[in-house]
Amino acid sequence: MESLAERERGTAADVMQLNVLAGAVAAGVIALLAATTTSADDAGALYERHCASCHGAARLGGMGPALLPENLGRLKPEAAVDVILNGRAATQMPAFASLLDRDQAGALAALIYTPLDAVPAWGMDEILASHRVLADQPPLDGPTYDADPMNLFIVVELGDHHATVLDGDRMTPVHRFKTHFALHGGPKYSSNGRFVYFASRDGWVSKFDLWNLATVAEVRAGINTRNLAVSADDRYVMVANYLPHTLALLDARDLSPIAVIPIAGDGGETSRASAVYVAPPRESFIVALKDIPEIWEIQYRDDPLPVYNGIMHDYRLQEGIARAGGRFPVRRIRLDDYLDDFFFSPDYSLVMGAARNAKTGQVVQMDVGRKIADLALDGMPHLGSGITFEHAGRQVLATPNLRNGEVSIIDMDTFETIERIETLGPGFFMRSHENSPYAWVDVFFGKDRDAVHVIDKQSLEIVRTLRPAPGKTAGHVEFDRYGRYALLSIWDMDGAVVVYDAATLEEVKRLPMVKPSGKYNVYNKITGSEGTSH
Ligand code: DHE
Repeated sequence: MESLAERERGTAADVMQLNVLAGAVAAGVIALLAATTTSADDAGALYERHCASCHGAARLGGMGPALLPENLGRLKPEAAVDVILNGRAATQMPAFASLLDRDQAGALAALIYTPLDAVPAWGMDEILASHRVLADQPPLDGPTYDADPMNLFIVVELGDHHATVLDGDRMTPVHRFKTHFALHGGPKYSSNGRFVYFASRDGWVSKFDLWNLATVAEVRAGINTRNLAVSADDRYVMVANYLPHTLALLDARDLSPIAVIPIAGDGGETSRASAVYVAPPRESFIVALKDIPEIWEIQYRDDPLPVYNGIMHDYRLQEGIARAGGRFPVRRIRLDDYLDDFFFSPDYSLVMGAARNAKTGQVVQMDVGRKIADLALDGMPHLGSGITFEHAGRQVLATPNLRNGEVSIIDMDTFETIERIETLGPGFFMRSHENSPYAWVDVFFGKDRDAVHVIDKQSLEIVRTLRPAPGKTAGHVEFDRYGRYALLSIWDMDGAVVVYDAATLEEVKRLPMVKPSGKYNVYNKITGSEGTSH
C-alpha cells in the first residue's frame, strides 16, 4: 500500500503540476490577448451572437457546457480557438470558421478563459430553495391505463423538450409531457419501473410517475449537470455536476437534498464529475472525475464497509457528507489517467474506462482499487454506450468509436481487441438484446450519418445497412422487452421513431416525433439487459 510519505510526495507533485498547468493556461491566454486585435467589447458581442444560446448568456452552460476557466483546465487556449473554428467531434458544437476569422476566435477564447467576477453559488441552500413537490404518489398496483408496465418506453424528444410514454406492445404513444430544457443521459428507473428520474444539462432533476402519468417532484441540483444515478434500493439519487464541482445526493422519495459533496483533490484542487453510475452488487455509486485522475466509490448501504477483500481503502469523509451523519464515505481510487467515459463488467468488479484524449483505455479492478490492464482502444471509444454479448463461447464487449469509423470487440477475459469492424463513420450508440442475433450501431457523424449498421454477433460482420430517412441523422436503437422490435430515432425536428422487426429487419411502423434522441425500455433497464446501457 502507498505510504503516507509517498502519498504526500504525490500530492505535492500533483499540486506543482496544477500550478504549472495554470501558469501555462495563463500564458496561453496572454499570448491570445496579445495576438488578437478584436476588442473585449467586440468579443462580448460575438459571444452573445454565436455562443450564448447554447452556453448561456452568463457562460454558465445550457445545451453546451459552462465556459469558465475552472471548467477548461484540460483544454489549452490555442486548442479552444481550433474548437471554435472547426467544431468539436462528438458534441453539438458546430464549426464557426465560415462566420468568424482566427482573430475573432482568439478573442472569444480569451473571453472564456477570463474568470467571472463571481460564479453563482449552488449549495445546499440554493438546492433546497428550488425543491418542489408537485403531485402525490398514491399506492397503485400498476398503470392507471391499459398497458404492460414492463414493456413501456420513455422516448426523449430533444427538439421541443418533451418526453413520450410509449406502449411497447402496441407501439402507440400513451402520453406526452413537457420536460426541463435539454435532458441528457439516460433517464433512470426505480426498481419496479414505476418511477423515472431525469436530469437536464442545466441541473434540473425530476421524478415522473409512469403509472399515474404525473411529475411528482423536481429540484435543481446543479448549474451544469452531467447525469444522475439511482441506488438499487430506491432510496437515493446521486447527481454528477460540471458546475459547481459537486455531487448532490437526493432522497429518491421526493428529491429533497441530503448532502452536497464537494469534489476536491489532495491539494484542494477541484474537479468536474465525468459521470456517476450505480453498482448494485456493491451497493455503491461510482463516479469518474474529469479533472483529477481518480474514481470515487460512495457506498449507500447503512453500514458502509471500510474494507474490501481484506484491503483497507483510502477513505475520506468529505465536508457535506459529514453533515449527513458521517454516512456515504468516499473511497478514492487513484489512476494514471482521467476517465471521461466508462463501462462495467456484468458483476461490477471491473471498470473499463477511457479518456476522450487518451491513446489507450484502462481496466480498473474495483476490489483492489487499481489499474490491472490497458485496453488497446484508440480514437475516442464511447464505452458508455458499449454492450456485452457472447461470441464464440466468450464474453465480449463491443463499443462504438466517436472518432474512428469502427466498432471494437474486446475479449472480457484477456482485454484484447479481437476484432475491429469497419463502419461508414464514427458512431455514438450501440444496442442489442439477449434474444436477438444482431447488434445495431449508428453512424452518427459524417456524410453517412443517415446510416445504421446491423452486425451479426457471431460472424461479427455487417449484414445490413439501413437508411430509414436519407439525409437525416439516424441514431440510438433500443429493443422492446422481448427483443422482437428495434426502435431507431431520426434526429430531426420533423423526425420519427422507426420500429423495425428485429428478426427480418423490415420496417413495421413510423411514429412522428420531434428530434427524438434516446428511448429506454423499462424491462431492459430494470433487469440490466446486457444489450443496453445502465
Ligand atoms: Fe451524451 C449518455 C457524455 C454528447 C446524447 N452521454 C451519456 C452519458 C455520458 C455522456 C457520460 C451516460 C450518462 C447516463 O446515461 O447516465 N455526451 C457525453 C459527452 O461527454 C459528450 C460527447 C459531450 C457533451 O456534450 O457532453 C456527449 N450526448 C452528446 C450529444 O451531443 C448527444 C448526441 C445529444 C445530446 O443530448 O446532447 C448525446 N448521451 C446522449 C444520450 C445518452 C447519453 C441520448 C443516453 C444514452 C443511453 O442510451 O443510455
